[in-house]
Amino acid sequence: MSLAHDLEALAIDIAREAGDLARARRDVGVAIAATKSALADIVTEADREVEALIRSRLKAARPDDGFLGEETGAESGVSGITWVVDPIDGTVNYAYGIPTYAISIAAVRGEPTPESWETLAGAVHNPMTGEMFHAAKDEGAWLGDQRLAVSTDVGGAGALIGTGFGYDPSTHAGDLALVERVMPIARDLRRAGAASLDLASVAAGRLDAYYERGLQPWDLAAGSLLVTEAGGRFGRAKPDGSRRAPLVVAACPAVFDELAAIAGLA
Ligand code: LIP
Repeated sequence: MSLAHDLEALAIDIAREAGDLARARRDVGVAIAATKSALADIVTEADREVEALIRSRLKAARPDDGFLGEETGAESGVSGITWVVDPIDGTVNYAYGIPTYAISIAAVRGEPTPESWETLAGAVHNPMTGEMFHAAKDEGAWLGDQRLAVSTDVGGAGALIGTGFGYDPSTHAGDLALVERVMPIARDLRRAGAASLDLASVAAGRLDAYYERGLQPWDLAAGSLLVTEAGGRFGRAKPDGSRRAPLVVAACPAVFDELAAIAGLA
């Protein structure tokens, strides 16, 4: 078996155990532990507990690897592999009891930044549906044992496009202006609230495309591999060199270029 396959299997096992913990904590009630970048950017005690579980399982299995997690930050390793983890992606959904959140675990090789890394494996697990999206580099994207493929063509009504809005209210005017520019190519928009599941939906053909500005590395590390291994395209850049956060575009080939151009990705 390839290294990527072994890393994928480990990500799946740990994501499933972490999902059981997240769901158990949700069932007994969620405590907001703090706010982070903005009032709307919350972290729950479960986020912290789930990340601690994931981190300990990874350290036990692969002690020489690095780690980059949403809640506990970065730790360098010596193996060249870094685990990029969002313990509960869709935290606001989780806090409100909306069953759309995911454990996102990815293994990357090289410098642990989206600009530099090579993603080798990833798992995105929704504990509420039981869905386990997973991929290993050059070995396809899967939902359980079902091979995934992005949508092949978009009907005359336009593309079904997912998006999201950042926690910082000062970014919303720009986001809404982009919505206005995107709508002419869209049949409709969807705003699920968990980037990793939005990316998994593109990989599964449930969305024709997804875009969002301001995602963190852990939001996109696993989902971006799902998209490319399912035949889709993934881009991340600062539109026209703007000072604002980078914008992500993920889409089936039929939509990617047009959406990327509208979004200002070079
Ligand atoms: C969330 C993303 C979502 C985005 C939110 C937030 P978190 O990640 O999954 O797509 O719109 O602003 O970034 O904070 O729940 O891990």
